[in-house]
Amino acid sequence: MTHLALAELGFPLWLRLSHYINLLFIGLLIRSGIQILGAHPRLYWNSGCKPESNWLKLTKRKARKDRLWTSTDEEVSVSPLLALPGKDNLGLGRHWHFFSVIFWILNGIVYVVLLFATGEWARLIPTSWSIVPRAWETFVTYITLHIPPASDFHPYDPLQQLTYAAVVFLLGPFLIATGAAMSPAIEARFPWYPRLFGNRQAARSLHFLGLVAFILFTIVHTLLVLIVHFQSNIRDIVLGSEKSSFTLAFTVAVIALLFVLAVYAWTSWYTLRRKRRTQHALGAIVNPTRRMLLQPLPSEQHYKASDITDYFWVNGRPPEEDEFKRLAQHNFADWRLHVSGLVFNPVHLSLEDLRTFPKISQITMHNCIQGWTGIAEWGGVAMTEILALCGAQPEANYVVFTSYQLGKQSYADAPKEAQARPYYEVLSMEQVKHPQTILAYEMNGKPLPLQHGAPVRLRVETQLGFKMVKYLRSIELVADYATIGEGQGGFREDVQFYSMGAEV
Ligand SMILES: Nc1nc2c(c(=O)[nH]1)N[C@H]1C(S)=C(S)[C@@H](COP(=O)(O)O)O[C@H]1N2
Ligand SMILES: [Mo]
Repeated sequence: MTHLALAELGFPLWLRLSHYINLLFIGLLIRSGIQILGAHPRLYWNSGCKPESNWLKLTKRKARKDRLWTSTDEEVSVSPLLALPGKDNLGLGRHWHFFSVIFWILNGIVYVVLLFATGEWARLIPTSWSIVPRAWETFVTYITLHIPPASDFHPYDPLQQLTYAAVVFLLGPFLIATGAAMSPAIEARFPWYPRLFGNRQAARSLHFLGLVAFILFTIVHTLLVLIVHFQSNIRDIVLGSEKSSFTLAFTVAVIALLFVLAVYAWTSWYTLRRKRRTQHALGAIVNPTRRMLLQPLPSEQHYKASDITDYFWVNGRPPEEDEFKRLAQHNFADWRLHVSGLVFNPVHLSLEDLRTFPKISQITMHNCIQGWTGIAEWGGVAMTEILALCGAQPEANYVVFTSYQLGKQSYADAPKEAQARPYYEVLSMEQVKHPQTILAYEMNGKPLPLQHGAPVRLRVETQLGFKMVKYLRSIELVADYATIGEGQGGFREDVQFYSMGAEV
């Protein structure tokens, strides 16, 4: 297409609308992304996440030596001016991130399809290498503080065209690809995938660097729109043609930007005020999408012994109740796991009983919702064995795993009532029947250490760490979990507004 023909394309309404929708959702994604980063404000290139090995640390907090330091102690509270929703709200920040990403990707698909359907692609995708030296000339023009003449823009100058093409066709997909590499369910089913980026933490670091690149692009892009031929830019961006009225274009732009700012302010304000409501409203879109895309993926992780990391963060402190301490003192010889509820044959199982079942060993990667990982070997008994022993009744849809530990050892900022309730998490029957869903009594070939959940913890390898209850006390099969705790499917769902499904 000639330059003239391209100029005649103008900026159609769909193009201007998708640009605006993109702006709206990118802001929601960046703000909720900052919230998520605040939950573990360190970045690494290795899977073990040893604190000293981080390449970037965004908190000044020092680990206390007088007591067990957990990853929850490192969470930083972020200002609502920066983060969505702000403060200490990882769970709701994630809901916003996944809600926004669905619409951002849909908008991106519509944009790219229309780009190719209308011939507008020819403005973005270079068809000749000569664009590179021409882009360099433009770069030199800008860097020496000159402005290219209006005739250089048809409608973009070569540097602008290359940058836009890179952002749309490289940076955008890169952010999606590195984001997907952080989903425990995707990693569990396709362990080769995070390796494309080095490893899972490298994917997280690259996702962050992609964010930085996007922010830099947005700043330079906005500045140039303001500085270089501002009046025609605003006409093009808002009304699609340089012949339209500047006053009208400018007024619409100001109103549209104020609307975006109002959305950013309202989303934080409303979320902080109505947390449970927001959890459910966003969950209504996010949860079915996640269930459809990720729940069917079973874990196929078989890491090598050499992959085991020499560091493994802890989250949740050991129970301090006398009953548990007495059990621990006697090496858990008196510990019994109570399996009940909708079963034909309720049982009490000792550690010895558990050891009589065939032992499953699996080397897997643990993903904490906050962002850290660790690889370990877990040894224990498959949940399918326990189900076979007790016989699940047909009405049993969910399985509740309850801990000896109380909420206060898990999340010190929880409301009083929740602090006094035991930690628990609910899994669907489908998740429980998965071959890598086990009750682990060994970690890296040794009895499960106290800080990692002695004597027995749950491992469910397609989920985030918070589902894997430590210090296990009982298992109950139920038809529904609405009457348990606050009815959200687990302690952290109840108190921290996490999502009940934890495949991402
Ligand atoms: N009982 C209990 N189980 C728990 C927790 C907890 O606080 N209490 N924390 C969960 C979270 S958020 C994570 S990431 C993992 C951490 O396991 P680790 O301490 O062995 O690393 O345990 C999960 N199981
Ligand atoms: Mo976690």
